[in-house]
Amino acid sequence: MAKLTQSVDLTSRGRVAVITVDNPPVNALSQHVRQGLRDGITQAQGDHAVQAIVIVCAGRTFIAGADITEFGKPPAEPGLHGVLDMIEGSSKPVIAAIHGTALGGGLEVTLACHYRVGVKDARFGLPEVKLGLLPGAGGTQRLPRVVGAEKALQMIVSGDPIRADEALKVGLIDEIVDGDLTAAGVAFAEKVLNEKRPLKKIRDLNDKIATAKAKPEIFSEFRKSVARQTRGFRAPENCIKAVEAAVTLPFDEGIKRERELFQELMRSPESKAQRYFFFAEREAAKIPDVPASTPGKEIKKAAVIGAGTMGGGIAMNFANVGIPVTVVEMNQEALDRGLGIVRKNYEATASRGRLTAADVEKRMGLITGTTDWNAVKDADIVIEAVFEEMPIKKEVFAKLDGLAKPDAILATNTSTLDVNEIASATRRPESVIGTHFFSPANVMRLLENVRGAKSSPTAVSTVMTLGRRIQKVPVLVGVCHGFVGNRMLHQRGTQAEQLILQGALPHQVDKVLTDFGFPMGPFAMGDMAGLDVGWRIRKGLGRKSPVADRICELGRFGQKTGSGYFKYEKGDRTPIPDPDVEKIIVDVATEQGITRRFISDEEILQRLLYPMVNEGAKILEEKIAIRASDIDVIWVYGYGWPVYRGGPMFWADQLGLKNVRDKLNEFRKQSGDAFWTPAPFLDRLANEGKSFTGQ
Ligand code: 3H9
Repeated sequence: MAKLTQSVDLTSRGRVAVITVDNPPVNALSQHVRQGLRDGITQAQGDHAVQAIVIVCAGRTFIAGADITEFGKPPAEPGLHGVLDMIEGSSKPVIAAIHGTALGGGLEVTLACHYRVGVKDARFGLPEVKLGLLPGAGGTQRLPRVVGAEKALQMIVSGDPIRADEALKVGLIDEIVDGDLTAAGVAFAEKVLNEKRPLKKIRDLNDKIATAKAKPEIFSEFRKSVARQTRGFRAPENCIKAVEAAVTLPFDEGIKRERELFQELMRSPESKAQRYFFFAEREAAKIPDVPASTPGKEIKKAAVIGAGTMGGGIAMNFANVGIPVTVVEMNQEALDRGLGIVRKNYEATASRGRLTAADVEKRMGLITGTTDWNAVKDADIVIEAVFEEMPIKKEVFAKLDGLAKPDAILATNTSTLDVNEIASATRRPESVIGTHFFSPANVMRLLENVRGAKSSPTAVSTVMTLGRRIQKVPVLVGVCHGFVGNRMLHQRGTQAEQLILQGALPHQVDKVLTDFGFPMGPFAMGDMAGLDVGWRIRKGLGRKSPVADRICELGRFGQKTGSGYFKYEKGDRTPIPDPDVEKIIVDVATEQGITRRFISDEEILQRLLYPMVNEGAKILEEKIAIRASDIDVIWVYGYGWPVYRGGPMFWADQLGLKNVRDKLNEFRKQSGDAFWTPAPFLDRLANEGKSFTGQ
């Protein structure tokens, strides 16, 4: 065996050379991998005893792409393009034998090979678009030549991988193999040699391109079909242009065009943000004092208290991954209603073809409804999702304390309340922790796990692992009112209210945020969630929000009543500005002695988002969040902050913290309102020329 570099070795099996890449954790194409591939091909080419070459990977996956940690650094030779040209230009057939995920540059390596075989659970994809990039090593030119332009567009613009059976069907791989992968790759190579199969160079295949050439309208049609999901992103359009180039230009010119389009993306702020976010998301899993090795409790059975919208949605998360879950309600009627909604949700998914009727029954079969609290006795975790009122929560936890298994995790879905106080209602505060799901709980990816002062490492580890198991993105935060997400949201809400009184209108405020990239603005969001909820809470607390209160007094609770801040046509969720609401706003402003004025979009954006950044700084200083990037993960997954802007803390870093701090001071001066006082941590970083995220 010859070790070519620290991560690549070369062996031979009879007349077949085997190049093995071993670069944990995901065999990324680091410099030494590229060098090893180049040297392996060179040596095998020069060795008369070798007649074919197999490229295979050790560990859990085939090459999962370029090494993202090398991006932004000076390029190190050999470049991937050169290595791929060598592979494709080899006079001896090169076969890729694939397991795990062949992604990005990894799939591009296989496309430079003459043949590809994969195991049945392998996945194949070009996910560069998710990093704000495009496949930059020939992927946009070779993939359409194998699978056709339409399939290539779909794969490259969605970034989603396909399974081996589909890859075989569309011609991306030549065979599905099983057993020892190296042996299977070698056996396939023998077959190629014995049958004297030609060197299949994808660059020379033109049949599928010809089909697309005759139908240029596929590109405009495709653009239209993805316009909604790709709004605001830069990479998808460049991906489409690159595939168009594959169809209209000769291969080498297409490669040049791909490179230009790739470089443009690499320099873009959108890609910088998306690459930052890739690591931010993975970083969030790391808890400094609760290492990954900390044993958590295995969750074999779960219970949820409350069959309301949240409780039902939470229960679905368990059923979706095969964990039996019991839903406990106070009365049968509420239980039936709650489980009825769960069934309706599943049936709606089935009607869109994303679940079979059998799946619906299987999942419903995992959810048991009861009014008998004794049912929590065998649950490994109990999640409380009852009314957001402290006395009720404490009563529930005291009851759970007497019933649940001694080592069960007792979790609360509170979105604002003090987890420590809730824990104090039990004799086992170490087992109590917050699991804050976002509405709709079966859809939203964020899980804000709230660590109480006494929550044990086991409790923390359990809810972080559970979060990933139920396909959420868990982020650990500490206890404070509203935790990270809602505490920052509150700042934005305060300003939204001020802005409409001082001169803006709800549709203008919302448009500024949707133009920024949010799926909706605060007023449309209020209408969707229902304005009556906040109204009732305010009444209970003796608080007022004059415009919102007046709107609610008219029975305008939002979408469900056909009007709120906006009006709605029957069966349509599009918010329509309403002169009646404008009148209410103007009346309230007059009563409060406010002279309304023109407010620019720029001022609206700054006044909505800078206070959030400022609050984020306080959250970091108080150590409620472990790191700034966790706050960004919360905002992207929980509140629709556009990922191509990285999250509020990364965004502020790009603006420059000094600029943000100075603007806060300016607003404070203009308004005389202490609300705008920069957080000491922000002030300090700004003075030191530093950033929140190191970006
Ligand atoms: C590209 O290829 C450009 C080309 O077109 C050519 C240009 C010329 N690089 O996700 P996990 C780390 S762009 C460096 O938790 P999983 C990751 O940070 C690339 N590091 O595991 C983590 O580190 P840590 C296109 C990487 O099993 C560890 O590996 N490819 C890379 O849940 C484990 O990761 C992609 O976009 C990388 N490429 O999922 C694929 N990938 O342990 C990106 C991962 O310190 N990767 N790491 O936190 C993935 O989608 C997933 O990692 C994968 C495994 C599905 C492979």
